[in-house]
Amino acid sequence: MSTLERDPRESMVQVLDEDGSVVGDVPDVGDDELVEMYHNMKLARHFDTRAVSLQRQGRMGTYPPLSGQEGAQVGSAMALAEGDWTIPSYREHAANLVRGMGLERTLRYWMGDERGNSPPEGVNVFTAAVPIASQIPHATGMAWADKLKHGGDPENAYICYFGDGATSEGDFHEGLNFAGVFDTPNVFFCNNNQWAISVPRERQTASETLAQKAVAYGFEGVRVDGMDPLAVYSVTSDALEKAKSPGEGERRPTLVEAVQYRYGAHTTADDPSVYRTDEEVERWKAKDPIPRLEAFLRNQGLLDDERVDAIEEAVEEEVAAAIEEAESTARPDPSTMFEHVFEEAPPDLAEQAEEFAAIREKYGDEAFLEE
Ligand SMILES: Cc1ncc(C[n+]2csc(CCOP(=O)(O)OP(=O)(O)O)c2C)c(N)n1
Ligand SMILES: [Mg+2]
Repeated sequence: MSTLERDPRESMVQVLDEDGSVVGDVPDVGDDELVEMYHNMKLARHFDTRAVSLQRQGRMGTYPPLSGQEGAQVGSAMALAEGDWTIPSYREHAANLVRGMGLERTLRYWMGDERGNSPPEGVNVFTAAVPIASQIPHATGMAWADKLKHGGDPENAYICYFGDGATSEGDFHEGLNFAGVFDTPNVFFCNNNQWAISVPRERQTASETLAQKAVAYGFEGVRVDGMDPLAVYSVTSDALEKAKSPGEGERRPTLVEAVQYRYGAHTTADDPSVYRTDEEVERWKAKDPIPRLEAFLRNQGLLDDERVDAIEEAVEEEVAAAIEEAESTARPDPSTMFEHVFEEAPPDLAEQAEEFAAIREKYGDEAFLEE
């Protein structure tokens, strides 16, 4: 049975329980790929810790942490085929990393260098969207274009990530409604991390689950344990396959609700202690995706202390190298803040750019730097 054929109001797909014991169907993933999955999650966790620390030291402007969400991001991204596209929100550093977006680019973006938001040639990752849910209609449009260009038989699938809060936006409704009507090759991947900054999931919608919203758009919705990377891999694989080659009478799109938790603050500008309790955080930390996969891999004989140590060492080196590269890249010229949105600047923006240039000329750049 496909993982998608479940009641989106009730069941939740799980492969590993909280101790890493197998409770569902283990997906067909090779041994090396399983270890790579673990490596990617460890890399994401370490990167996250270092990024928060860089921000605290004044070496980065702001940063949205992802700890707790590695299973959903890595598990889903590893299910994609090379030509598939990722359309991320602002928190998808681990999913983007898996797809070939170097960590140094992510660092540069959050350090204020817009060039960090530009993927390397051949990497199918769309730019990060900060306006909530705005990426959803973009993802539908990209998928629809692929279908139109290829005579109704799209070549690739388009996975779009967004949060629980995004499901309250008009863009969510419009994007999913169009996807259902035009039967586009999309996977709508909702990272339900229980909070939209300080708004809890219960205040977001009266729906029992987020996955059930798919029913209204005429396609499948499925809940998955988002802190179980193997379950996420299975569900995403099934959804991608259906997006590209649906069975008789099946609609291509799927809404995945990955149930999980963000351990840290919404961004480094937020203080979660004012709206949630430590007990709640601890309850979710018991479901941590990393020890879960580690326990499974140790049971399979794919990991032991020595191999875990080697991965930890490699991960530290990879993050240190990314930080070194990001910090040694020359900062962009301040005038570039007016670029990248319009091919040709509209008159009011051109005027602001000119005014800014004149002020720089008159007072010098030092006048703009923080003490
Ligand atoms: C259109 C829009 N409205 C409001 C905001 C401010 N804002 C930034 S993040 C956020 C909460 C988003 O929560 P959710 O969709 O659950 O994603 P999460 O941050 O939890 O990953 C809000 C309201 C925004 N960025 N864009
Ligand atoms: Mg959220």
